[in-house]
Amino acid sequence: MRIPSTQTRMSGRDDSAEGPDALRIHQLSIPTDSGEALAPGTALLGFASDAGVVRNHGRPGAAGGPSALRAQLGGLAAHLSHPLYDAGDVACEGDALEPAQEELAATIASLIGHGHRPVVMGGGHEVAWGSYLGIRSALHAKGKGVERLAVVNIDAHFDLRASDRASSGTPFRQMAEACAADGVAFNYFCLGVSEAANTAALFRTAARIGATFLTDLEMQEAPRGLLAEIVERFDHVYLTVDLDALPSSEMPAVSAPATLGVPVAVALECLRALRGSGKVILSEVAELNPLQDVDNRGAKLAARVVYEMIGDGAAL
Ligand SMILES: [Mn+2]
Repeated sequence: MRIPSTQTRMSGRDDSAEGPDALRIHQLSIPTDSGEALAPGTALLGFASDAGVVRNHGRPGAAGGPSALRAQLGGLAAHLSHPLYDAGDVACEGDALEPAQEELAATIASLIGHGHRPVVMGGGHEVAWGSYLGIRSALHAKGKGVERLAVVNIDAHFDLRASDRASSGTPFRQMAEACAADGVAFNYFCLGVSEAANTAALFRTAARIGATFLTDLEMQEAPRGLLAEIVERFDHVYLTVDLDALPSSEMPAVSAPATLGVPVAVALECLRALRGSGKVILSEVAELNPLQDVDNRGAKLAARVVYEMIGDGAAL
């Protein structure tokens, strides 16, 4: 179900009396539902769903992620040289995950088709399958395939689970299977994997599908060489951040908190390095669960991550 952008308007502090450059995100965000006939810009799009988390036996609450994120994002100081749009939300009704993922995909394909760069706000990590379908559809519309697309996932988990039902634990396996069916390579980079939170079977699956991964211990510093290689080798990057990759002391608002985690500054350096390449076709945060938050700490940090994804427009 589509929640129109007129219903997701952000609010925040108003310092406009200090001058024309004293604006905040909520004052610059332009509501649009399709992005049609608008100058290319960044388009926020929420995916209000925790159906995948529930199917994955996690703690529900991620459906409230987009509104908790916007509540913190709206008040941040804007330093933008390109338009920022808010394309509203796609909401999953009950357990109807697959239709919601299809609706998300169609909305994303339309936004990319109109020249925009979506920043998607989950929702559980089941959002990733919808985002991937949307990117794939937009590439196909331009006569391209996914062979030259890198999927970069900053996550404590592989999300490569075998299951007959899609969930927040399966999106990258769904991508791998779709690529195998099409006979094309799946270029999967998973950064921040916790050995303690992924079974040997999942590591075996990661090896079988040819995934490149770095553990949480290896991600205590930014992998500059790998990031440079990704940017060099691929035409497009789909960047998805599962907030449970971050240390639980700083990110309590997730279904499965990390015991070690990727330091926030390292995660932000990765985002900036990829964004600076101009190749990020879509970026995304997943798994913000406001029901587990402590004094809005997690929502504020998630908003900072989205803020970095919005960037300064250089990538467009
Ligand atoms: Mn995940």
